[in-house]
Amino acid sequence: MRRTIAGLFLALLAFAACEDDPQAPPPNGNGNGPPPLPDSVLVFLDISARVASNPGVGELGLLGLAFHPKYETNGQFFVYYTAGGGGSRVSRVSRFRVSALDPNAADPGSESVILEFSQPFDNHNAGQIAFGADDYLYIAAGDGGSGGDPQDNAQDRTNLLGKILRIDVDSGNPYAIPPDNPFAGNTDGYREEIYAYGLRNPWRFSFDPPTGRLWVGDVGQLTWEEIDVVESGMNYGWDCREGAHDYNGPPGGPSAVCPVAGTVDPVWEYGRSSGNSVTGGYVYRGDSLTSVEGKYVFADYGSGRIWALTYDGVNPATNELLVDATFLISTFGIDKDNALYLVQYAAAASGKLHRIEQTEVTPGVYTYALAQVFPEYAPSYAVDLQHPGDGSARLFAAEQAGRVVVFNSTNP
Ligand SMILES: [Ca+2]
Ligand SMILES: [Ca+2]
Ligand SMILES: [Ca+2]
Repeated sequence: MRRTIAGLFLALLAFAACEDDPQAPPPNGNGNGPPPLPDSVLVFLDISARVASNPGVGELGLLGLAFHPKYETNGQFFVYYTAGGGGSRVSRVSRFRVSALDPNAADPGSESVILEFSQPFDNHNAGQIAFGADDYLYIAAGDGGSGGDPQDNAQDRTNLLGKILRIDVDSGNPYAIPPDNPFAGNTDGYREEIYAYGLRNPWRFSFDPPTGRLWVGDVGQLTWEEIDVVESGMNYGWDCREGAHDYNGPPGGPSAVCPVAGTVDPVWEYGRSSGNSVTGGYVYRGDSLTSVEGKYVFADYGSGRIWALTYDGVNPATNELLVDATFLISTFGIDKDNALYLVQYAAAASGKLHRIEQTEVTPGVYTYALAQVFPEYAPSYAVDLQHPGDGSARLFAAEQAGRVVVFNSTNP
C-alpha cells in the first residue's frame, strides 16, 4: 500500500501471496460474548470506474470511508479516493447517499464532490476520513509524494498537503470552515481547512472518545515510523523532523524553513528493526480484550507486527508486542461494540479479516492470537474498515480498486 522501498515491497507482497493460512476455527466464547460473525458480504458501492487505483503496486485508490454521524436518518456517507492521472491527478472527497430502497446498497448516482486537491506524485495520499465528536469531518492528506517532500508541502500552510484537515460538511456549499479551526480567518494566506500540519503520510487516524485524543500513525521516510497525538494548530515536524530526529535526507532534504521551533515529537517511534510503514489503529474500548483496554493498538504494514501502546498523556509511552503476523496489515476498524478488527491486505484470493483474541495463561499474564472472522471473504486490497454507526451489526470495507462492501450478520 504505502510504497517504501519498491524491492522490499514486492518481496513482502510475494511473501503474503505464498502464505499458507489455514482456515481459522471459529472463535471460542471468552466469557465476554464475542461479536457475531458476519455471514454475508455484498457490494454496497462500486465506483471503480471513477477511481484511479493501482492495488498491489501503489498508493492510489479508494482510500477512506466515513459514515455521517446522522447516517441512520440522513443516509449520508463520505469517501476519499484518487482520480485522474498525470498533471490532473487529484484527491477527492465526495458525499454519497444510501439507496432509499435498500439499506445494503448505495446510490452511485448520488455523488457530490465536497473537496478536491491536486496530487503531484502518485504516493503519500493518506486518505483516512472520520467524523470527530464535534461532527466535523477530519481528512488526512499526505505530503504529495515522491520522497523527502520535494515540494516542501508539509511545512507550507498555504496548501492542503501534509496536513490533517477539518471541515463542516453540514454547512456552506460545499462545506464551511469550523470557526474554531486554528487558522480560521488568518491573514497569512494559510488554508483555513488546516487542523494540524507537518505530516508526511498520515495514512490512518482515529479518535478515542473517552479521552478526546486524535491518534495518528504517520509513515516515515527511511528511518522512523511514528505515532502522534494530534492537537489543533500544532506542527508535527515533517520535513524538518522524522520521528524525534532532525531530517536531513536523502532523498530530497528538509524545507528551507527548517529548523522550525515548536514542532511536536511523536509519542512513540520505531525504527527499521521493527517495521517499515506504520498502520495507525484504535484505542481499544471493546469488551473482549480486557488486558488491552485503553491501550492504542497499531501495526506495521510491512512486518505485520501488532502492538499495544500505553499512554497517559503525561508519562512516556510504553509499548508491548501483541502479535507478529506473517502478512501485510493495511487497516483496523471497530464495530458498534468497539470490537477491533484488522485487514490482511493481499491479492483478492488471500486477503482476510481478523480480530485479536487474548488467553490468560497465568493470572495477569496474557498471550494473543489472531482469529480469522470472515472465512468466506476474499477482499481485494481492502484499505478501510468501519461500522455505519446506525446500531446495526454491519461492518463496511473500502477496497482500494473502488468498491465498498458490507458485511452482514444475521446472528443475534
Ligand atoms: Ca500523492
Ligand atoms: Ca523537502
Ligand atoms: Ca512527526
